[in-house]
Amino acid sequence: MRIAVGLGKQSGEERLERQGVSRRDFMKFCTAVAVTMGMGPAFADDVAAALTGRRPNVVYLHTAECTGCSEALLRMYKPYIDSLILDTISLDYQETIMAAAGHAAEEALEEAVNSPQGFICMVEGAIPTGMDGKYGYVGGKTMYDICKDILPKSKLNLAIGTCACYGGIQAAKPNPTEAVGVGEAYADMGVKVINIAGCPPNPINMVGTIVAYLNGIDIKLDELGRPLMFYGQTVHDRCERRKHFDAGEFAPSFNSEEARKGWCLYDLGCKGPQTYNNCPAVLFNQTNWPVGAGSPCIGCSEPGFWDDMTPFYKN
Ligand code: FSX
Ligand code: SF4
Ligand code: F3S
Repeated sequence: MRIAVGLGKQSGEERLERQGVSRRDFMKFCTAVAVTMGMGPAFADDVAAALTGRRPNVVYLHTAECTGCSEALLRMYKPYIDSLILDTISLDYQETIMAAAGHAAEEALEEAVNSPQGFICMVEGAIPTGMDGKYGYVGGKTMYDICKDILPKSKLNLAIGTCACYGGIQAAKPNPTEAVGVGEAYADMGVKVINIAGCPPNPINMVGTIVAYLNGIDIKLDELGRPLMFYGQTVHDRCERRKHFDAGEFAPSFNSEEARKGWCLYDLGCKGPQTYNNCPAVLFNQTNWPVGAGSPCIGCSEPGFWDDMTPFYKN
């Protein structure tokens, strides 16, 4: 069973055109990915080649999470993610969007994991480790055991979202399910995981990491396992309200003239100074980002999200 069905000898770009993705939109997206990767606009051709070449098999597992990361990905437009990603990767197993259910779904997973070409594994959600993993089951197996079987066999493991990276809200005190991030759950088995942090993460950071991998680029990580090309600077470093921070101009309330004029949201609880992510530069859906929309950064891409970043707002 395949979610994305190849279209014979057609080139990737022809495939996309058939799906209604114009070359212009596609190249615009590739340029955004290239620039976000820090490779410069000229790298857009390499991004396009990676996305239209041989489609890697991808297994996308859901563990303890809210599916917000999948939603962020599926809400992406220009190009629509279903046209682009589902046609450029072979998404063999994804519980949110796959048509198959029950045993057919389990067979699809089995087939993908044993495919001779190998596969990339993405995990969305924390791993409940308490009571031998009994807090989370899919298809009669614990989430802990499913990932334990699959992750060591994959060519590349990506933790999608802060829950998968560091436990997220599931790991907030008192953490009754003993939820942890994927990397921590399997560290003693030597499983390597790249963390695409954020609640939800920006889909461009996810696609960019896959493109870097497909192009053989050495993906340098920070000490928290996040690709430096996306998480190398703080939100505060790149924030459009930064000049007001530097000038000591702080909005006194959300509904103030100063907030509307673009003054800094630090006094309202902004965690931008201690949060590493590229939101101000990359935007979500190439449209806007929290601080641009008048909300403080709540530190969603950091390990201490919830326990250390709350209260999110001050007023
Ligand atoms: Fe939700 Fe993904 Fe946040 Fe977590 O998210 S957007 S709670 S990072 O695992 O679905
Ligand atoms: Fe920094 Fe937040 Fe102020 Fe932006 S709004 S300058 S991220 S403190
Ligand atoms: Fe998250 Fe802060 Fe960006 S809350 S989405 S890291 S602005």
